[in-house]
Parts: sequence; structure tokens; C-alpha cells
Amino acid sequence: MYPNWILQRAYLTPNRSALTFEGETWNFEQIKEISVQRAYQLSSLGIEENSRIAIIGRSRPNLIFIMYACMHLKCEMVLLNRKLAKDELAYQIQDAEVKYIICDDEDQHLLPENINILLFSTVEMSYGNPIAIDLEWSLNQTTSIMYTSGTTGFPKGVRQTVGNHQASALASILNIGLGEDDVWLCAVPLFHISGFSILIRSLLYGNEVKLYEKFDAMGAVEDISSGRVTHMSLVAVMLERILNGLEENGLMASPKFKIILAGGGPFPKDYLVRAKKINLPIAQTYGMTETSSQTATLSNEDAIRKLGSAGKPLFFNQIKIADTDKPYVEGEILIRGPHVTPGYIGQFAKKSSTIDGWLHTGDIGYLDDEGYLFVVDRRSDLIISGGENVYPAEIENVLMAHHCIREAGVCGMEDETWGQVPVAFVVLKKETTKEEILDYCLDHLAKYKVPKEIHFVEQLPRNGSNKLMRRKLKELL
Ligand code: S0N
Ligand code: AMP
Ligand code: MG
Ligand code: MG
Ligand code: MG
Repeated sequence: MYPNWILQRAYLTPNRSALTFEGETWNFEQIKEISVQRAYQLSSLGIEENSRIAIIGRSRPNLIFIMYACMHLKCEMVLLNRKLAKDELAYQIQDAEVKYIICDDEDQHLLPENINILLFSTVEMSYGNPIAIDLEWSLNQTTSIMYTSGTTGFPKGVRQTVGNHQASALASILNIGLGEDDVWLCAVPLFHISGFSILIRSLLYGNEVKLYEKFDAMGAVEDISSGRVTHMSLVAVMLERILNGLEENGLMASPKFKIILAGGGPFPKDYLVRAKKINLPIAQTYGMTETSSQTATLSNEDAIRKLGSAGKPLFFNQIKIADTDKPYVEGEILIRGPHVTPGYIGQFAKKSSTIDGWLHTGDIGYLDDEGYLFVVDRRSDLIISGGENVYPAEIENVLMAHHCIREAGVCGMEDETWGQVPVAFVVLKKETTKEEILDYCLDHLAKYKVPKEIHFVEQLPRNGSNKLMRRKLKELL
């Protein structure tokens, strides 16, 4: 058993800053008091200890207080992506079998009808009958669940346990170190592990989080160049906007600024070279929902010498390439360590997440002769648009349900802004327009999944066993 992180942190460093948002700051004692009060309120409203609930909300302090309250109640929190369409959320809510969805008042319109919603304002205004908050947590208890898309087009709910998060945060700090004045800028979504892991690290390390409701490049430029923050997590499109902002204003990163954790997909090498010129330290990282964030990270010293590498595995972690122990031989990347998910929920609950203890990522890469990881191709057809995952099968399933479409195939196309974007090829059975299809997609898919182009074709490329060949679709572009 391990101490409840929120209570332990408030006990150790009650007066240290925990969270800043729009000029207002809360210390760890205040965070504890508010979250305990919210736990009383949730409990009085019928949220049971150890139950599974879903949460949706904007990246604002009240979302964090609700999350921490649920952690006091040892609830399994399904963190819903607020960019998804209603159908997509309905699938996750049903698959996760949650009793309640705790919902930011502003986000109620995002949710499907006929579900049990508990609004943030209802919780905040209710009377909370004090209950005993558990002082200890067990390693294998599930803290968070995040849905990540799969090759089948049906997203899987990934469990992230107390043990997974602790191992991840610890491994991270053994690599990048800790200073008492560290402040981590959080402008990535809290429903992704990129953002949620920043909160976990703050509780374990006792550092401040500067939270943005939305990513704002010029705000980040100001924070980085003035030294107001020391760390930031981001994806490639965010780095590009920050580099532009710094360069156009003739600014350098403050010497107080320590590191950008750059993940969620590949980074153009040119960004890393530009960053070096303005003293912006970058640690490229490879990680995923199933590994509770980083698994390998490249230190800034190696940023140019090992340009394009995602670094070495963090402490406690192991990485190997399937079917080889030779350097430079490409194969599937396998991962083992205490940060790897124990498995999934819902319809994938019986699917094992590992084989002989190793997570099979589906990503292709190699290790060089010094043991540095290079990711060369991402897992089966996955398209990453601005750090958001898009699976062709999910879009194809939606397109194929359209009454005018006989067949559909989707592949990724390189895009200057987002890295990659989805493009669709469709075979019609009845006449319709591209506009009509796009409108239909907007109703059923998150906006970033809506194909940027639709091509009408006579037939789709298929192999001998009639399987769609998405690589051949790419050649049609
Ligand atoms: C890049 C972001 C911030 C862009 O959003 P922005 O600029 O705020 O857009 P909006 O104002 O909301 O919308 C404007 C228009 O742009 C479209 N749009 C928005 N986002 C996308 C997108 N991703 N792809 C395509 N289009 C997009 C909107 O639809 C809108 O369109 P119009 O104008 O037509 O209405 C935003 O996308 C963002 O926050 N991205 C990052 C998400 C993220 O965090 N991904 C990482 C997920 N992976 C992990 O968590 C595992 C790896 C990991 O843990 C990690 C990752 C990074 C860093 C560190 C780590 C770690 O290991 O700790
Ligand atoms: P997710 O589970 O949504 O967090 O997505 C994780 C996926 O993003 C990985 O399986 C990789 O395909 C991709 N990815 C993450 N980091 C990198 C990286 N440094 N280089 C290339 N692809 C990456
Ligand atoms: Mg109890
Ligand atoms: Mg995902
Ligand atoms: Mg993702």
C-alpha cells in the first residue's frame, strides 16, 4: 500500500504552489481541502467508492479538483476526449459501463442524450457529508482509463494504475531531475496521458503546474522566454508555433527554462535544429497511452548528435526489437516495465495487453549500436494529426454506413500544419456530393478525423484475399 498522493503531498509541502491558472494560485494544502470537500459532495450525491465514472471538462482548475476528488474515492476515472463526436462518446460511455458522467456545465452539449449526468455546478453547490477518506492506495488499483483507437475501428479503454503512474513519474524524474522551483506548463489536454501525467508528476514531485485552458503559442513564448516556467510538454505543431513566436520576436529561451518534453509523434528534424539556435532545450520522447506517457526519452545533450532518435528507455523500462538483438535491424518495438498497462476494460477486457510480459506496440523501429531507439514507422496505419490519433478503420466504418457509399478506404496524407491528415477514397452506390458526405462525417466524427479530401473512385485497391491495401491508396494521391 502507498499513501494517497494528494494527502501525502499536502502533508509534505502544504505551502508550495501547486497550480496556477489565469493569475490565481492554489497551494497543495488548498488543493487537498477543496478536493476532499468535493469527495464528500460526490459521495453524498451517490458516487460510491471504487466505482467507475466518466469525466468530461475544459482544462480548468475545477476539472482537476473533481479528478482529485474521484481519486480520494478511489474511483476509476474514464477521461473523455472533449473533441469527440456524440456517437464516439456514446460508444465509450457504453463500453465503460459507467454509472455517472461528471460533466463541466459548459460541456453538457457535447454529450449524448439519455445518460446520467452530474454537473460540476451541482457537485460544487451540494452539501457534502464528511466520510473517511482512504489514506492508502494499492499499486494495482486503476486510477485512470483512456480510450485509444485500434485497428478494428473500435477504441479500447486502457487502464492506468497507481503503480503505472508512480513508476512513470519516478522514471521521468530520474532522467530529467527535479528542482524546487520547477513549474510545468500544461497546455496539452488533461484527458490525454500527455496532460494527465503532468498532474501526477506535480503530486509526486511537489512542483507547480501552470495550466492553460487552451494552447496559446504567444503565452507559451512569454512563459519560456521570461523563465516563468521550466518545463513544458507538447506535440510537433505546438513546437512549430512556439519556434515561430520566439524567432519572429528575436527572443531566446530563458536560462531558467529546463526542458521541452516533445512527444505524441515524430518531430521534423529541422525543428530541433531551430530550437538549438535559440537555446530551447528539447527532449524528444516516445510514449503512449498504454505506457502512461514516456517510455524512452532523448536527453538534450544528445538532441543533435542523435537527431531523430527518441532516446533510451527510462529507468525500470526495457525496450527490445522483436525477433532481433542486432543493432540497426528494424522490427516491432516491444516494451516491458512497471509503467505498462495491465490491460483494457469493456469489450476488450479479455484481451491481454502483453505477451510474456512485453507490450507489442505495433510501431516499427530499431536500436542503434549505442542502444538509442529510432521509431521509423508507426503502428498499423495509424495517422497522427496534431498529436491526435486517427485510425483509418474508424473513418471507413462511418463512411460505409452512409446510404450512398458502397466502399471506403482511408489513408494519411502529409500535411504542413498537422503532420498528417486523413484522406478518403469512396466507391458510390447512389449519387451524392462530397459536401453531403463531409457534413455527414462532421455529425459522426471528431473534427480532426473528418477527411480533408474525398476522392470518388471506381474501385479500391485490394489484394487476392479482398483485403483493402491502404498503402496502395497512398500511391493514388
Ligand atoms: C495542437 C493543438 C493545440 C491544436 O489545437 P488548437 O490550435 O487549439 O485548435 P482549436 O482552436 O481547438 O481549433 C482550430 C482548428 O484546428 C482544428 N484542429 C485542432 N486540433 C487539431 C488536430 N490535432 N488535427 C487536426 N485539426 C485540428 C480544429 O478542428 C479547428 O478546425 P476549424 O477551424 O475547421 O474549426 C491540439 O490539437 C492539441 O492539443 N494537440 C495535442 C494533443 C496531445 O496532447 N496529444 C498527445 C497524445 N499522446 C499521448 O498523450 C502519449 C504521448 C505522451 O504522453 C506525451 C506527448 C507529448 C508530450 C509529452 C508526452 C509524455 O510522454 O509525457
Ligand atoms: P497514444 O496511445 O494515443 O498515446 O499514441 C501513441 C503512438 O504515438 C505510438 O504508438 C506511436 O505510434 C506514436 N508516437 C509517440 N511518440 C512518437 C515518437 N517520438 N516518434 C514517432 N511516433 C511516436
Ligand atoms: Mg474506505
Ligand atoms: Mg490514442
Ligand atoms: Mg492520442
